[in-house]
Amino acid sequence: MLTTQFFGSIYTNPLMNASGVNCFTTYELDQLADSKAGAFVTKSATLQARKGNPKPRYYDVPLGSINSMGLPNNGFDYYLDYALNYQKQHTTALFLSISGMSTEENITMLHKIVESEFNGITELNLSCPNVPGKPQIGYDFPLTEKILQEVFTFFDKPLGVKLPPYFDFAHFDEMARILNQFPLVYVNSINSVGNGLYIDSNSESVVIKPKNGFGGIGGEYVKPTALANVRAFYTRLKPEIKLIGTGGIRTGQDVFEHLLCGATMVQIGTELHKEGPEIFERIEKELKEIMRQKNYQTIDEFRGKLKDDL
Ligand code: RRO
Repeated sequence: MLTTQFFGSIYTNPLMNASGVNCFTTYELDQLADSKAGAFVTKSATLQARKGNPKPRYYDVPLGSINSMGLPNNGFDYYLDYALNYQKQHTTALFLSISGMSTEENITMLHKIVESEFNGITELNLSCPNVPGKPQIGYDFPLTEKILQEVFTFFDKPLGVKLPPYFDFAHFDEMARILNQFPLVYVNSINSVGNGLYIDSNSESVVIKPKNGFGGIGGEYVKPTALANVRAFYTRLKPEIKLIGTGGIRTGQDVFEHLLCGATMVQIGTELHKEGPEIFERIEKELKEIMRQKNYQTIDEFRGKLKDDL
């Protein structure tokens, strides 16, 4: 009932983790492999392992989360090795996320992927909001275009991009124009809403240490922004480029809404961090129940079919 076709493969359901959550170590990745998620993705990697920003750097709040992790990860080879081992023994799809500290670093990692036996999908993260002194690439439109031009001179494996949220129609239009020039498999919207500030009235203090408390906001706060980005790109991108919807998913109903806006797959970050990998079983059940009540047999019957002309 929830089976989802994505880039020629069939997944048991459209649910994934969002990169960054529960995917740092092989232990956490194995937990996702053993969960009900239809596919999963590794923590965004840099060429060298990184410790990331000082702690506390992730904080759960009632309506979501704030983080300034600063790209801690075990290094590109760690995740590529995991993926190569994993794909020998499993069929559940594993995506490899990369987020180089420079264009050259991204190009180097993408060359390593081309030269490897990796047969899955690569996610190029253009939207890390938390490395001091490194603006989000996705907010620099000419740079985004230049990077994708360079990537597609040699990268011949399936590639998707993770984007930051946009808030203006001019930006949806311009980013869609750029993305439509390339043979991308998917666009993943959205990363966290960059540089929010959560404060605690009692202690009269910020709650995370890096960047004087500023960090990326996720969870319930960001759902309308996530749905807007999914919808805006679904209605602007060529049909070969699928949407992955990320942002504010806590329930089966939230997944239903992302699918209705046009997402093919959906990813869960903040709520996965709060509940752990058992969340996928709950959400799968809730989504099935909504479809049963609405008399939908398959997701294809309603995907993208939001009534948006009242
Ligand atoms: O590691 C992080 O601080 C981080 C990354 Br790379 C990202 O893409 N999104 C986010 O909220 N945090």
